[in-house]
Amino acid sequence: MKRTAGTALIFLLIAVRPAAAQLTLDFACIVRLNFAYVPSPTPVMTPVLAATPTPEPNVPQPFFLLESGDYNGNGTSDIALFRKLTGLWAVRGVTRAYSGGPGDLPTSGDFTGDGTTDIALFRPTSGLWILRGISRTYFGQPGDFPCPADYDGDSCADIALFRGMSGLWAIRDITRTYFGGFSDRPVPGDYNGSGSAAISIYRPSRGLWALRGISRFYFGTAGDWALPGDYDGDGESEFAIFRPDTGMWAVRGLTRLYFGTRLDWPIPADLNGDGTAAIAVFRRNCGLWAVRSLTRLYFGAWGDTPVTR
Ligand SMILES: [Ca+2]
Ligand SMILES: [Ca+2]
Ligand SMILES: [Ca+2]
Ligand SMILES: [Ca+2]
Repeated sequence: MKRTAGTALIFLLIAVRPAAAQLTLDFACIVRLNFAYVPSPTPVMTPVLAATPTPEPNVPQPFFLLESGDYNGNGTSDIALFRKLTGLWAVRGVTRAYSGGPGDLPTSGDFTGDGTTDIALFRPTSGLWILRGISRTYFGQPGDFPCPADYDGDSCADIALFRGMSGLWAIRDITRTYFGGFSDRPVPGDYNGSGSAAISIYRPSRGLWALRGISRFYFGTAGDWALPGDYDGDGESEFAIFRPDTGMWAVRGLTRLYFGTRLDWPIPADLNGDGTAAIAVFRRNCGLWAVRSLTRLYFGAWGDTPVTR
């Protein structure tokens, strides 16, 4: 609605002030830029004649989770990516390896408990988990959402999945339970410093966070990415969201700031080893990694999936 009204206004201005065409066009650019960032509840068809550049659509949060991202065990999360076309894993300054391919979902975590993150993948077509150099095992089926985390507090990431159709949580060798349902996203995390991950879901349509047996509340809105992490370094995870429309990061009870754009893949990861999750983004169209107050560098290219946290 607003964009249509804005376009009409622009044409009206051009009609009234033909001499000021350039100024008007400049104004039009500003207006359009602003409008591009106004969240619209219903998509509006833009007339072809208007020749408005189509804004990059918001990219929904991907359907995989990592347990950790310290591939050399030095206490610092590593800048790392997975190139699904070739199965390349590139960990900056650490290693390059090949594991998996198109269709596989990265599920890295420290499955051995030695402090080093292990390269891992889930293959949805067969339910195969590939823990590189450790094991291959079948657990799950097509449509399952792999959600590795340390659910029993033994310092080893556990193979786990969430089945949205039924709300099933299946944690290998530990438990099976039902919590949440269709369209929910698993957000397991140690939110109370217990040393183990709580079974938890985030409902993107309403911004609902629900922690099994602990609490439920609303934080976020449709389109937000759920990005829990330990943003203050006290050993407990905070509830956090990233809003692609505006680049807003909101960490519940802690901070609210702007970093990144709708082109970016937000990554809360301890990239300098100070014990807190840094605010960082991977710009998917050019391979830029921007870490707030720390660094900017290029690693990777369009189509790569960042695999750190
Ligand atoms: Ca590291
Ligand atoms: Ca390990
Ligand atoms: Ca465990
Ligand atoms: Ca914390």
